[in-house]
Amino acid sequence: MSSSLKNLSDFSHLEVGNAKGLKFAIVVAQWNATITGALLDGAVTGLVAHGALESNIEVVRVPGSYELIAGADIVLRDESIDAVICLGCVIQGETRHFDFICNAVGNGIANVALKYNKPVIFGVLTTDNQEQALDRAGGKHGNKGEEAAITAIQMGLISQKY
Ligand code: RBF
Repeated sequence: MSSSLKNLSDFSHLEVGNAKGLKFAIVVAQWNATITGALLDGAVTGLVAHGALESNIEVVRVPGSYELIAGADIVLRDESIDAVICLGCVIQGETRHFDFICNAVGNGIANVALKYNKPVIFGVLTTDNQEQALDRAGGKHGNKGEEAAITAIQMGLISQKY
């Protein structure tokens, strides 16, 4: 698997841009809170490292990943927000909930982005187990929250320009 070969959060090849003039909302699910808390830390660190002001980062906690859709929709009522980062962690269980939640969140977030014409970033881990999630929440494969922050900055700057 390609992800076993690299740290997924190596952004050295990307032009990120400065986030100082952008306002962000981070919507974070409380299911698998240890993981999503680490994703949140990574996202805030990533935004601030690229110039975002902490006062321009709003954090909204929702119950589970399924609620990220409504959470993103609600925060975008605030027209001053330039980009939304959705953070969650869905871990495969014994039933088919995993598939339903992952599909709904992926499609739902895309729909919200198109509804408001604003970037809504998919920072949801969808893993077979807790270990894979930890590896991507500050472990050996980096921090997917930080990666989502970089994407939010890039897309926020594009959105601001056009
Ligand atoms: N939410 C997550 O963010 N991650 C999960 O792994 C997760 N697993 C769930 C498994 C089951 C069987 C159920 C019923 C819910 C799960 N949820 C999970 C919560 C879901 O995102 C949502 O909060 C609830 O279904 C209420 O709408």
